[in-house]
Amino acid sequence: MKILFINTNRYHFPPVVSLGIEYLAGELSKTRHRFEVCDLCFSSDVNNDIETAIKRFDPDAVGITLRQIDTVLFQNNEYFLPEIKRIVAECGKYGCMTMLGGAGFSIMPEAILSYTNSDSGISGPGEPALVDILNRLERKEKIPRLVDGYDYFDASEYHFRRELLFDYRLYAQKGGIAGFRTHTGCDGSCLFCTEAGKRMIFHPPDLVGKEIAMLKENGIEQFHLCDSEFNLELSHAVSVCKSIITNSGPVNWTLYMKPEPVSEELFFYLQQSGARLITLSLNSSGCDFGSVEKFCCYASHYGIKIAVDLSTGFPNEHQDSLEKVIDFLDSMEVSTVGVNSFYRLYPGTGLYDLIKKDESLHRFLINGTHGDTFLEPLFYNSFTEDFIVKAIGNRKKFRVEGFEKATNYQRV
Ligand code: B12
Repeated sequence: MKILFINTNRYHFPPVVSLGIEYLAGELSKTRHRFEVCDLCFSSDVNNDIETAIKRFDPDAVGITLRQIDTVLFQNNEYFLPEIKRIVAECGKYGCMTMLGGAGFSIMPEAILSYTNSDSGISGPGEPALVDILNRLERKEKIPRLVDGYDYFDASEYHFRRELLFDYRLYAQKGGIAGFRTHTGCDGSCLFCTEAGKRMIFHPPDLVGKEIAMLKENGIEQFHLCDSEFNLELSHAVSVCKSIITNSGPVNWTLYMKPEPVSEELFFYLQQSGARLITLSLNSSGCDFGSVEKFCCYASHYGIKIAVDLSTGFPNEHQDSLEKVIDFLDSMEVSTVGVNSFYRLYPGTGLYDLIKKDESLHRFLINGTHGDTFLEPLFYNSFTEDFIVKAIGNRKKFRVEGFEKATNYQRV
């Protein structure tokens, strides 16, 4: 079977290669199915590019990746679903069967399928599921409208393979850097997060190092980790660093981490593997100062910079907690702290359930009525911008998140 992947992500702050498509293509390269990519990221005529790609390749299915529903920035929000709906309709004009997938799609797959009128979709990591669906299409079997990609993995480790398909130089010129993944899922329990509690499937560390070496041989020099958080499984994280050192030698890379679990050994190997910047995700409510202090000391000792993403104003949180965290972080060696008090609400998260049950919190909801789907961004905000600006005072490394369209590796 032939599948045309369409990368619909046209947001440029910074531009991001679709890593998902590269892993899906890697999986298909283990089979007889064929693929091509239509990258709309820098397209000046989306409809024309779709038409050209479909006419040239004549696919049996079109796989449309939906990386994000919106930018999650309250002050500067961009909502992408209307454009995705147009792209699905455009592909439909050529009689193509459409299939959706991607990080954004997986947040609310049923609602997005209905909204976009796509024929089908795969939520979660799509590698084995996509092969199965294409096999079934080949046998002319009826396929389900929606499948959960996680159901197709039967072990906690999987041999993912990747194909390099994008023009990385073009992305690099506009500030984009290459991604790589060491596992899918997250065992965290952050109530506001759509990734919390998703099953973890690990890439064998040896393959991660080999993948980085392959990227380096292709002239790629800067990398961004695409795990939810790197240190979910300490021994796996250490092994990944060692494998990078052995297979490719140190590379310039940036990663997301949470305060725990960590060890001095991990920071030693992070440094040896070339890690230069960590985005540390913190919540002012219930912040464990001891573990954050330990984290900052290790990072500083090994010369790795830290950018903090600080969420604040959780339901029933006292304003004191933000002031205390700001004072504390001011005394730590961190390069920048973005303070965000707008929680994007998604059905299915603990935060959504909490707010739904407690009517006294409804006055903090912003963005009108959303019917039953909640596709259009709805935010919860109880700490005002004025309060946050006052709490920050004249401390230079702190900033109110949401105004600037940029990411931490561009700031530090
Ligand atoms: C790493 C990351 C970043 C890095 C990317 C670095 C890089 N060079 O790649 C940086 C920091 C740049 C970044 C920026 C942003 N990000 Co970001 N990012 C992530 C993160 C953690 C991983 C994404 C990723 O690459 N995963 C690895 C790949 C392999 O997985 P995948 O793309 O999901 O693909 C798999 C499946 O989805 C599926 N699949 C994918 N496509 C398709 C297609 C078909 C047809 C099928 C069948 C299956 C399928 O199979 C794939 C293989 O397993 C996700 C959260 C998460 N854990 O998913 C957030 C996430 C995608 N980001 C998000 C956001 C909001 C942003 C920003 C808008 C933030 C901002 N305001 O600036 C920007 C947007 C930048 C842009 N141009 O798009 C949100 C989107 C939320 C939403 N409402 O939709 C997420 C979900 C985080 C969150 N929970 O809020 N991000």
